[in-house]
Amino acid sequence: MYCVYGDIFSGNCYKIKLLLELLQIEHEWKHVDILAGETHTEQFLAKNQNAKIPVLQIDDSTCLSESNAILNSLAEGFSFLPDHGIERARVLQWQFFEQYSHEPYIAVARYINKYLGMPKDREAEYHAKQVGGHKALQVMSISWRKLPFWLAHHQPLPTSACLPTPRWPTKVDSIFQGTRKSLDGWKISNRYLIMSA
Ligand SMILES: N[C@@H](CCC(=O)N[C@@H](CS)C(=O)NCC(=O)O)C(=O)O
Repeated sequence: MYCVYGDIFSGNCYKIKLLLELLQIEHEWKHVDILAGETHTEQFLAKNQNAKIPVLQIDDSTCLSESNAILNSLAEGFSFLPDHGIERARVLQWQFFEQYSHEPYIAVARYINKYLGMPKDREAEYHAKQVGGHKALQVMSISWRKLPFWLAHHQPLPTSACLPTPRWPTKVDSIFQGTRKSLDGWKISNRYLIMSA
């Protein structure tokens, strides 16, 4: 059985949980306390030398890190991850966007605020993240106006890649809710779709 090392309040980990639940894949979830330095123990470093969660343990000797690599590995063979062409490339497009233009601003600002409680020595860094964060939200908000059509035909791995969002733009939130109602077989509860700021 898969084992995930993570923290459900981290967007990078939450999206793995979301996909596992959507695919109804049995798994064990082991909480890792990043503030207590649990990603820096010898035991954890043997799983991911980069000292970060999430980590998917596949078997005794195989671990996979990097959230989007984990998503793609779990989604292989399911409609969440189209198997070729522009549709697969589109998933990768949003995953790379998430890692380069979204996560370093939005997720890091959220970490400073929510996890660390906005310590004085990181206030300037927090404020410096705002421009990039708002730019990412704007890109998502404008690009995803076309999403209802797209989601009706394919399922939303690219959007789940962008989950570490402090506040969903209303439009994106309502698209998600509407789409979820319109897709058969979505037995997911609201708690998996909503992340707190
Ligand atoms: N690019 C990585 C980023 C992972 C990451 O930044 N994880 C954070 C939690 S969200 C972490 O483990 N931080 C602990 C640390 O840096 O010590 C991914 O997408 O998985």
